[in-house]
Amino acid sequence: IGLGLVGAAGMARAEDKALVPNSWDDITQYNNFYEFGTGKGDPAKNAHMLTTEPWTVVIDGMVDAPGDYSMAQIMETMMIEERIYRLRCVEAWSMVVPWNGFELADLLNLAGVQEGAKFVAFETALRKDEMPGTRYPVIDWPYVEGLRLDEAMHPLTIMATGIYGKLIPNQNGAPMRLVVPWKYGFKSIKSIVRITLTDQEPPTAWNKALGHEYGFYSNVNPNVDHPRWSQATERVVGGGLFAGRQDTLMFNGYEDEVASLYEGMDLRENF
Ligand SMILES: Nc1nc2c(c(=O)[nH]1)N[C@H]1C(S)=C(S)[C@@H](COP(=O)(O)O)O[C@H]1N2
Ligand SMILES: [Mo]
Repeated sequence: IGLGLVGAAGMARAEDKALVPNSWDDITQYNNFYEFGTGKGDPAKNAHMLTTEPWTVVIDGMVDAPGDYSMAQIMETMMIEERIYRLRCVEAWSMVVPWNGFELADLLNLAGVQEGAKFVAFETALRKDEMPGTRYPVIDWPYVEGLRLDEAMHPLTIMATGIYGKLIPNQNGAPMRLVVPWKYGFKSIKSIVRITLTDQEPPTAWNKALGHEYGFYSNVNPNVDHPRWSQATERVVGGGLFAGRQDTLMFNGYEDEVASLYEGMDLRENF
């Protein structure tokens, strides 16, 4: 745990000392990954069907070196470190996950972000034969997400390739998923096959499905409620000492690090 805190971009705060990671079982048995079903236990049950090797990520759009990047090549090139982050789902539950991964900025810099790029678009694999949930029109598949370029380049934004020092399980988004700890969990898109640099705000899966409920930014904000429930508190997943509800923190507790990204923005309008 100590190493992870130091590893968190040197940005550990006093209150981070209270960050106790959830168990391996909590993290890998209670999931949202609708490509494998909408039940919390469905991903753990079904995600073994996903072939993650070999895996290729297309990086294209406004980059100097567009093309196919093999996962093997990415793993060889990137410096893997541990980051212990809060994960706050928009459904008002939370856990703490000890991720292993690398800064997204390092991967984007490898591809060479061109001048004029303003956003990054992400896309999840879509394989009807390996992802039983995608046979139903729950959302407009494939799952897509996006970040503003400065959010994507922020040192807290990582690509996770592991949990607890092991390769990331399929149900958590193998072989590589985004983690943006100050945003609601659905921004942290799993099993990524395409990353596109663009000058246009990209469409995002939940915004397309329910635009009045899920905005592009989706920063964790206890003062802006979901139309159907309060976001002021959250249920802590897992038993033990810290079980129960706790107050939700502005930007999920990463306010010191990220508030400057949104200076002058109305966070109620830009939800
Ligand atoms: N492709 C894809 N990515 C996804 C999802 C999904 O259904 N499909 N669910 C999101 C939601 S709502 C959350 S809360 C997190 C959950 O991550 P975890 O299962 O690793 O805790 O993944 C996000 N990424
Ligand atoms: Mo979520």
